[in-house]
Amino acid sequence: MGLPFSKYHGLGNDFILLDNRHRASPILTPGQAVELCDRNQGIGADGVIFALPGGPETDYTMRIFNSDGSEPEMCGNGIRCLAKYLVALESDAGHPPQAPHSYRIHTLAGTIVPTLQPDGQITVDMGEPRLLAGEIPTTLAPADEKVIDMVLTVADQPYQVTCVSMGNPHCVTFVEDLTAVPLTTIGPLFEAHTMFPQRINAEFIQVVQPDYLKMLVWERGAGPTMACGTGACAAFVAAVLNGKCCLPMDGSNDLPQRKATVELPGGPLQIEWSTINNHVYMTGPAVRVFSGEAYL
Ligand code: ZDP
Repeated sequence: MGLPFSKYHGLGNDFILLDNRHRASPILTPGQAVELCDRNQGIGADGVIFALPGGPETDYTMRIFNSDGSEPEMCGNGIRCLAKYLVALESDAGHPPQAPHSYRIHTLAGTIVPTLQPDGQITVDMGEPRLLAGEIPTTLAPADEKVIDMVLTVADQPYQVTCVSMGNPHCVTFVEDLTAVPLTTIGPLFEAHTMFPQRINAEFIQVVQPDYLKMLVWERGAGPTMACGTGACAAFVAAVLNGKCCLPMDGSNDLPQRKATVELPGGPLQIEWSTINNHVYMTGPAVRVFSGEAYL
């Protein structure tokens, strides 16, 4: 008997989902996760996600290993996949939840709440962005200061960067033309830059309209992925902080709602940064592709 798994993706950011509800620690080692993520000799994925038991105030716990075996605090596309996976597990057990249904998920970035929408999309309350250098973490500024539009030198080139933590660390750079970004050359240099002691996810953003951004991402521990949910949230927060999004309409002093579409290589995510509670909300799809048994 092999290891039962399901394969999901959110806009092409793909994950192996494992039923870990019977144990409080992951049923695989990081090394085994690396093997399963291998696209030639394994199942192939950007990461492995474990559905573990919850705590006193949560329904479940999510843990994730990147395809290099490192463990991030949070995963935006992954938690949408987890929500769909939990629906499937509960439905198999004869208890299908009815939309709109929310799960309270314990993560290393705190409690995150995905809600299933009647149309099949999932909206995730991602909590508040963290902006202080010490929270990212980065040494680009003193620990209690924000890093907004500061110079980061990569391969002798200056980049104007803004840093945002969505539980996991992100460095956002705005560019005129996304097609001119040498992602596979500079991505690894951002990721391993000495200014980021926990490494970094690097997003490159072209602002097409104040409510429409295009994004390329180099992910910590996974490389160039088709989408990154936490990265799309961080990019929108950075765009607002830099005055690139949600400007007053012509002739009006009213600020529009802080919402935008972030277009990733794998498709669009809807992002809102609430002016009421400071939480970031992400809406997008998650799809089961297949289930099977893995032999380790
Ligand atoms: O922070 C990290 O190490 C990321 N590689 C984690 C994965 C982020 C993800 N792509 C997302 O959608 O937020 C899953």
